[in-house]
Amino acid sequence: MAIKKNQLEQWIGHGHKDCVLLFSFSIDGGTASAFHNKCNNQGPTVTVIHNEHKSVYGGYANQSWTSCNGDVTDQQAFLYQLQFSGAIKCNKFPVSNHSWALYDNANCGPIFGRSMHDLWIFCSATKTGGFYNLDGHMDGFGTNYNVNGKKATEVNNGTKCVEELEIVVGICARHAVPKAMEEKPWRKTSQWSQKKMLEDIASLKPVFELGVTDFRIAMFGPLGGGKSSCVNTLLSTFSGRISQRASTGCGRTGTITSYTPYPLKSSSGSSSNIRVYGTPGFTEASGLDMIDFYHILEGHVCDHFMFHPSAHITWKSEKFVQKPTMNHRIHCGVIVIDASTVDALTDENTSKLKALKSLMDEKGIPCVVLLTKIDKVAPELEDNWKTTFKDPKVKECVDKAATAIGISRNNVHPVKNYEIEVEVDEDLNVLSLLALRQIIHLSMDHMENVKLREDGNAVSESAEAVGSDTA
Ligand SMILES: Nc1nc2c(ncn2[C@@H]2O[C@H](COP(=O)(O)OP(=O)(O)OP(=O)(O)O)[C@@H](O)[C@H]2O)c(=O)[nH]1
Ligand SMILES: [Mg+2]
Repeated sequence: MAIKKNQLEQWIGHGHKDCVLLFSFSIDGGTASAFHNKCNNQGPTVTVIHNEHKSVYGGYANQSWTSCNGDVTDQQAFLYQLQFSGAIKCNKFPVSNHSWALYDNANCGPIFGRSMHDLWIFCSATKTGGFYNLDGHMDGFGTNYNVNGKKATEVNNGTKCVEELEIVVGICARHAVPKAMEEKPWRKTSQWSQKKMLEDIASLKPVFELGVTDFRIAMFGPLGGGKSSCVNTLLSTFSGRISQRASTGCGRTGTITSYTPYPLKSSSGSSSNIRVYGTPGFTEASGLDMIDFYHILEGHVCDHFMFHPSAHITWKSEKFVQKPTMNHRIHCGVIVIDASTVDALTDENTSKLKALKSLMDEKGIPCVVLLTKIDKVAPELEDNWKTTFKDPKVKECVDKAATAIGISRNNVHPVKNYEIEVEVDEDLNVLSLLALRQIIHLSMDHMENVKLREDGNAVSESAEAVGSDTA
């Protein structure tokens, strides 16, 4: 069925798109399961409803449907009408409450807007006499979308009887970056779901036998690389709102900073067993040195320790932890680098980073690189962060950072921190969560290795003890 494609293309932006029909009542039937089977994980979609009074209306979702059973943030979603009672009537109703833009429920078709629902179309549409009866409603029309005072009845004629419903893909923003989308990803990601990744991470626990209560992750890196912003992005991802607990934007030496533990907690306050620490930025010639790195990694530096720019950490420092346990130690060191500066990572100015990486290798502590500010390297990604792993410019940065620091490429993670945004974005969260999940996996590997070593020591000590008893 023809839809007013040009008008929709103009509202979505980014030029011409090719349409692919994913789902329709007439071909697939009116069940929620058929809708999710056909439309899940397909990227942006347009839902088009044709009712019995020759009105055409619907909604655009820039985020995929996934059956995640929750709210989906979407800054580009909109509702629209193209025709009313047979007459052309083109109105776009942009989303006003981004975090409640979509409600994705496995038992229902597309739902736009939470609470009363601006447009809840159907859970099950039954066919009678050539028409489909919708069981949804538009009672909350204008709650989460800006409808300019228009009433739902001026869009849907107050009827739930529709001739057809179509869901189209390809008429979408993903064509805004066709090159990136058409290319094969240089890194495969099996799932792109914030909910699933948060669940995965919540299921990971420190090795109990070592008496470790929390994963301790420390961020190191050059001045202004984005360490504090990475901490804030993770805090925001977990809490579901922009958090700015770690102070950012300093980018200079000479300030006293605190070694603050930031536990990652969900919005309900439940803790994740993960504590993230930022450390003061350094240059090749100033700031933290190898002894400082050693003391931090080994757990000699207690929570809320004050880093003084002109003083290094020694065993005489205030609150120096003399005998750190596995619970004080850092379980994964994260080097944070600004992606837009990777070209400057030449041999002369990476010696400290390489030495830090070697120190971690020596101690058996895993190392991960977070490559921040990818928006500066590949601004086109702003339209669709899901294509990050298809972007050749980002890949080039990953390759360069890996070579400069001497780390394998799968331990280099591109991320974009919250910087201009005032609301969280699920795709940005997923980028950070992909990195965090790997950080936690590597921390667990590290703990398993320590445990194996301790078990081995215990076995050889008891063998020695038996040997000396019997001697
Ligand atoms: N565009 C953009 N800016 C970012 C990103 N991450 C951080 N920034 C900005 O970069 C600047 C430095 O970020 P910080 O997080 O303070 O960096 P830092 O490594 O903690 O800095 P120091 O602690 O001073 O070494 C801030 O102005 C941030 O807003 C990003 O992903 N994209
Ligand atoms: Mg900082």
